[in-house]
Amino acid sequence: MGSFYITTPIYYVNDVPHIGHAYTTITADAVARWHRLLGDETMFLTGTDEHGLKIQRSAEANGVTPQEQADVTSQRFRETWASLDVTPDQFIRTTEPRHHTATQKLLTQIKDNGYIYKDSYAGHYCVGCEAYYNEDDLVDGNCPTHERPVEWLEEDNYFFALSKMEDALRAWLDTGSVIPEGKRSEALGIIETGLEDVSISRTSIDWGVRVPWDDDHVFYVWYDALINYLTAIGFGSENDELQRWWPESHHIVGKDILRFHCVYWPAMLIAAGMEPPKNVHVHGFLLLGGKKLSKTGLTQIAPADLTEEFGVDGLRYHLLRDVSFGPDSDFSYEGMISRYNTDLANTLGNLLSRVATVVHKKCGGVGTAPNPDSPLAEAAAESYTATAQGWENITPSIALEATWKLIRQTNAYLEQHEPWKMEEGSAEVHQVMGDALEVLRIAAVLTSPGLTSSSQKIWSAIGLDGEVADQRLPAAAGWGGYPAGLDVRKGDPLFPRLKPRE
Ligand code: ME8
Repeated sequence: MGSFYITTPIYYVNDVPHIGHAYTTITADAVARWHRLLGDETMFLTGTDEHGLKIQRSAEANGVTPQEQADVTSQRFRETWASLDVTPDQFIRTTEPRHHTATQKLLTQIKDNGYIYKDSYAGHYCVGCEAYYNEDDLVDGNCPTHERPVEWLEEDNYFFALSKMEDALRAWLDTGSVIPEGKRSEALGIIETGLEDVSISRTSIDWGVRVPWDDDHVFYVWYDALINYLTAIGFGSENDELQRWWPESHHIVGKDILRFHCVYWPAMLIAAGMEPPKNVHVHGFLLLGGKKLSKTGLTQIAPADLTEEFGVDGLRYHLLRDVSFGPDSDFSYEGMISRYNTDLANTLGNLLSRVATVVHKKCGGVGTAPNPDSPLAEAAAESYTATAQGWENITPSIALEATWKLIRQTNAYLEQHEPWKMEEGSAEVHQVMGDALEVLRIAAVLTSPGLTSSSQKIWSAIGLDGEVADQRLPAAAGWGGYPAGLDVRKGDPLFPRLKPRE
């Protein structure tokens, strides 16, 4: 038992939640649920990133104030997560006063340590983009996006001395803090090309956190956003709980924001005299027809479009099982149907319905305790070890595969012994059913981080009281926990088979 702190990126409120966001958030949710099963003190944080030009612009386009835009969209994220059984311990919004306080405190600390200075920035500026361009980016002297002439602009900016942080960052990366290895090399590669100081403030916009020592400036959105991870655990407030959570901090992020989380963020913390995060876990992108979902079908694929057909657990299982953590992964409707039918309908759902049917036909509807020497006892122990390792490493697909191996072995055990052909009430049939019921009990616990409601249905169907999520590991995975004498319920199929839609 210990502490465990897990975060998702905080999502921009210019857009509504899509399944790329759902992938990251469900992963973090399931991992947090696993740690709660272990009895760890767990803090799972998600939220919304509400400042910056992008939000200001999208509010203007919608004819609302940035605050109104943020309020409405932030709520959409909150509701979407609730509808997907995502249960964060905190939902942070960067417009909260506590976050302004934390941001100002951290950046003041960095400045006091000598890593922030003011300089004028000169460059080709496109007002349309509100961004500077290098000479090389221009097309015939024009902005590449707006195809209009750029202006030569000079602006006073505050800079963060990132160039001074190279050695410290290398040392942090050497501790294996970025996972998987390929992403760690990518972060090292960024440092090897040489780090330049970065501009962290703007005078051209005011939708942001004000620079506390200079009223004309607000911090550039990324330099407030990253600090949300500290705000949530009380940095800058009277309830500072950094000691409790920060040493066990795990950020889950997509590869698009690797540079910010694996270079800028640890550098800011080191410059402030603080510890960088323990681990940054970087995942790849869901691709649709070979293109990033968020560039193509982003708004076409809202999580609700899929839960209607697959159920919440069907979507959660698919994202956790089919998209390995790290590489990019193709997302397809056909793949979802096939994974659902194979693993959920034909394997887990089938095990439950077979067992319930035989217990009703041959054992009077009452369960038996497992045989201590069952060959499945060893399979269950192996499955637990591998499942636990998979969740510990934040590789849900590996964890789930290890759990499903046990479920498949149990189906094979039933096919081998054919309890449906055994004599009603015989010692033999009771023994086989006791073993299978015990696997269902263990499977309910092990699948509960992913299959939030189906795991509870299994738990209740085999006659157990209470909440599966209240069980504690490793004890709850030990062989022999299923008691004799419980009423086993025969219900509707847990996962009805699906036919692909036209
Ligand atoms: O970047 N596949 O917010 P954002 C998988 N506000 N994951 C995807 C995805 C895809 N196709 N598309 C998006 C921001 N994601 C900043 C973060 S953190 C201090 C600030 C997920 O709304 C993935 O986790 O653009 C990615 O990193 C995140 O959404 C970006 O969300």
